[in-house]
Amino acid sequence: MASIKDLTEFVIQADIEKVKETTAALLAAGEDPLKIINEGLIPGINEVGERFKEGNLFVPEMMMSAQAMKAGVDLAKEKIEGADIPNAGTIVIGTVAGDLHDIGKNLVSMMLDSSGFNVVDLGVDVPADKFIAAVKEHKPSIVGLSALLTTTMPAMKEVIDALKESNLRDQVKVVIGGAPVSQAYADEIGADGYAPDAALAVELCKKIA
Ligand code: B1M
Repeated sequence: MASIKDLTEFVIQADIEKVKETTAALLAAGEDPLKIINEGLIPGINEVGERFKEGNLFVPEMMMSAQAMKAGVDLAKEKIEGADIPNAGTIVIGTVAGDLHDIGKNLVSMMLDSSGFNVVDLGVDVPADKFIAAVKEHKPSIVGLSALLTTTMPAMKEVIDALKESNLRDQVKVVIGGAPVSQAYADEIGADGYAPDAALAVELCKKIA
């Protein structure tokens, strides 16, 4: 049977069928779905990012690898969900304006959901006014912002500014994350917290909700 390490290679090769087949086989053999994601699928997409940066791979290949990764995550997700967990509060989450990356944000959403949060996921390329409308409608305790591009990080501050302008800032905590984001950036823009990965995002949200 193919291993977790093989999954990494199948994501790099953008082989959706092999990713699905291997993920399903590993899950059927009782492998931990989070281990499959963290040690099999994520290293694959990270390697793809490295090759893209070096100019050895291009956007269409990166897109196909992302689809392969998503196919694996979707299967693993089915095993993580479904537990009967008490409600931990509502969180509105989205990838900020101009940014189409959603694999990491979806992982964070999924982990929050399976930890008992009511997650309102606004998707990608979400402008500040859409976050404001969602805060008014759903009254969350937390707004989660994801950004993967250095060029879209300022859109996180725009959401915080819009919350202030709408007199909503003191009603919600703002948590940010994404590969280029840091605790220093969270401090700089006045966010309430930063998490480097999905598991720590859950820990942080539980602490501040
Ligand atoms: Co994009 N891309 N991409 N891309 N892409 C990066 C981000 C890049 C670093 C690649 C590189 O150069 N090495 C680079 C950004 C450079 C920069 O700004 N510094 C880049 C670029 C340049 C681009 C384009 C501009 C390329 C182009 O068109 N010329 C373009 C931009 C499109 C746009 O958004 N407007 C683009 C497009 C794409 C695809 C569409 C092909 C695809 C995205 C598909 C999708 O998401 N549906 C894609 C991909 C796949 C990547 C890489 C390879 C992988 C991203 C990913 O999914 N990682 C990426 C390189 C890399 O990061 N290694 C890259 C796996 C994921 C699990 O990790 O998203 O970091 P991550 O999420 C983590 C944590 O960050 C954290 O938890 C998650 C789970 O542990 N986290 C949070 C995330 N959000 C959080 C929120 C929280 C808390 C924690 O609280 C709310």
